[in-house]
Amino acid sequence: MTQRISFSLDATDGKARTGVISTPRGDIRTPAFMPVGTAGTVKAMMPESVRATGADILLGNTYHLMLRPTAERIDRLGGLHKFMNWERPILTDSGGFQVMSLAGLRKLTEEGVTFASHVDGSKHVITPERSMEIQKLLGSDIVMCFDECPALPATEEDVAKSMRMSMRWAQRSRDAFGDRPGHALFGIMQGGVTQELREESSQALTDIGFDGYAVGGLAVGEGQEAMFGVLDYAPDYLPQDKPRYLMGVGKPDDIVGAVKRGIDMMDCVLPSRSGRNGQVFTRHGAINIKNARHADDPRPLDENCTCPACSQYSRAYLHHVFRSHEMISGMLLTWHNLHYFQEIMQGMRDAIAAGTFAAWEADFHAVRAAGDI
Ligand code: PRF
Ligand code: ZN
Repeated sequence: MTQRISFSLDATDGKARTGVISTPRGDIRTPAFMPVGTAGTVKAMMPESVRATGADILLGNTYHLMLRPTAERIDRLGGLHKFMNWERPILTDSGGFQVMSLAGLRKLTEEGVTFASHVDGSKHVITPERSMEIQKLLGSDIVMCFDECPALPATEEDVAKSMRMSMRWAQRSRDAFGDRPGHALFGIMQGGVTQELREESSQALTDIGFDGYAVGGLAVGEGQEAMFGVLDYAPDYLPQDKPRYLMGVGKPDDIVGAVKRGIDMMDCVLPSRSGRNGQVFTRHGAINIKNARHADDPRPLDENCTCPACSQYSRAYLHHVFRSHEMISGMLLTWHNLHYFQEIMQGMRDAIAAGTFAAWEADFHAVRAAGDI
């Protein structure tokens, strides 16, 4: 029989947790950061390079892949892992969030969402059932429920209505997913910044029963303080023994604050997208390599970083290739950023296991506050 996906919680320190999600395609060490491979590639990176940064799992997108090259074609070609040459676990987002942020004309009903493709304007429909079918065709290891993430600003009444529809969609997702040993289905909590709605949503999801639980509907413009406000209570509504995934987060300090509050998994385009835009994250803070002050600087981005960009190139070179629009610029800066994000995750995993998370966090903030970049 195929191995089932399981989660073992190995240590906790305050609310922070460390453990392992075991899958037939390999282990995912938590807290985990998932690089985003939207369209079947982590942009500017070879899969083995992504792995070299320390990633155990990638995120892929139903929305992009259903439009191009289509889920059916990927299935015919042997599934997404083979197609993109990444044999380790893949989590796929379910499509609704991307429809709302990227598609043209769209219409939302109880049945699902109808929209025009951002690629060629063609008309498509995603329902909870179709999202489950697409994620199965892709061969995703961790499948996300089809949900709606209401755009801000929204009234509490609208957020409540939307959340309740997402909970009905969660039940339909669960029914359509069925029982697939070796594959996991995660529910997605909604409810904006209202505690009662977050509690109601968590109750609805745990009543249905999922292999893991995501906190959706955050990092959509409410600000870090409001997001942390929700994370101060929301993870406590979820089962202790299942992974908790905060969707679409975040900056280094968001990630650390989320782990401190009991989050196990995160994903964000930030390290890869900002790498291509010249923004570099380091222990000392963020810098932009296009800034003229780097033009004559022989030092690496971070003297303590062991990534290829830092161990083999100067800031002056990285500045030059960025300004010259050379492809190696996006490659090196993405590599560095992903390496740094994974280093944060490893640091937190080690600190939680050692019971020294508070000291680790204090040091993380102290080094950043000192600036010196
Ligand atoms: N739902 C889904 N994907 C998401 C989100 C959500 O709420 C977010 C919110 N930050 C990012 N990605 N399905
Ligand atoms: Zn580096």
